[in-house]
Amino acid sequence: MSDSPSKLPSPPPGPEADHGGAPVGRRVLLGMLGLGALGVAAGGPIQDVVAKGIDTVAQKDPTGLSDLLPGNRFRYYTVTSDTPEMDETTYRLQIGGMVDKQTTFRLSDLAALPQTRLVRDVQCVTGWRVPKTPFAGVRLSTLLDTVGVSPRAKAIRFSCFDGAYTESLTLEQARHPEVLVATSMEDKPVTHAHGGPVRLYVAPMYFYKSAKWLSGINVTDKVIPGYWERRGYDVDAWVGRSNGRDDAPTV
Ligand SMILES: Nc1nc2c(c(=O)[nH]1)N[C@H]1C(S)=C(S)[C@@H](COP(=O)(O)O)O[C@H]1N2
Ligand SMILES: [Mo]
Repeated sequence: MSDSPSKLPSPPPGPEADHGGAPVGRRVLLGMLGLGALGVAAGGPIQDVVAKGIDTVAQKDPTGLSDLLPGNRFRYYTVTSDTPEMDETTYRLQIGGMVDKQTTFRLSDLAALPQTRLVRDVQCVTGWRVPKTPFAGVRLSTLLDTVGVSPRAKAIRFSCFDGAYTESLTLEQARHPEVLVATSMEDKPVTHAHGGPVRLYVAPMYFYKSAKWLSGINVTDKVIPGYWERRGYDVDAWVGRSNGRDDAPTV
């Protein structure tokens, strides 16, 4: 399959970029200020700066404001504000529902399991994309095998310690080898802003599937649509497929 998605699922009215947590509001504002400043510095309209690609500009930008710009850079998305910070002592991941042993994992428990590192392109449904981004952590399938999944189970419900965001995958999607419970992003521990210390990373799907601040993995008998899915996004979010299916070719 091609790396570049041919068709983006159309976002619902009031796309994610417009939603209103306080940090997002501030960042969008800062991003606009930075964009304006760079537009002036480059002596061209804002669109030119974006079209040329922010990468080059970003490397030279001493203000750091270009971290907030669209282009081949990350943007921070959150539907909440004031998400608590968790660390080695406070972080817990609970896996429960239709499992043999409900289990709580600390960061050290996750670190003790086999680690997988992937370098793939990140693609947000609103259009921005970050090529070749390393993520590492434990395969979700490994965790599911560790706790033992009921033969009647069909899906996974993910919850987050921001208290608001949720996500879902079918069990078959969840067992895809490129679905990680990630503790590392860009070869560093996942930062708080990016959903650390632990976020989900669903490499073959749009980035909204990659729940930040992951706190719960609940095995269920049916798909329960997640936060953006209740607002119109597809549950099947394979990048590059107009209607993803579980039997879609992988990677
Ligand atoms: N808990 C939580 N996870 C989330 C989101 C969110 O708002 N809250 N946004 C999703 C969306 S739409 C995207 S594009 C990515 C953004 O990840 P980033 O902030 O690390 O760039 O996180 C996804 N996971
Ligand atoms: Mo997104």
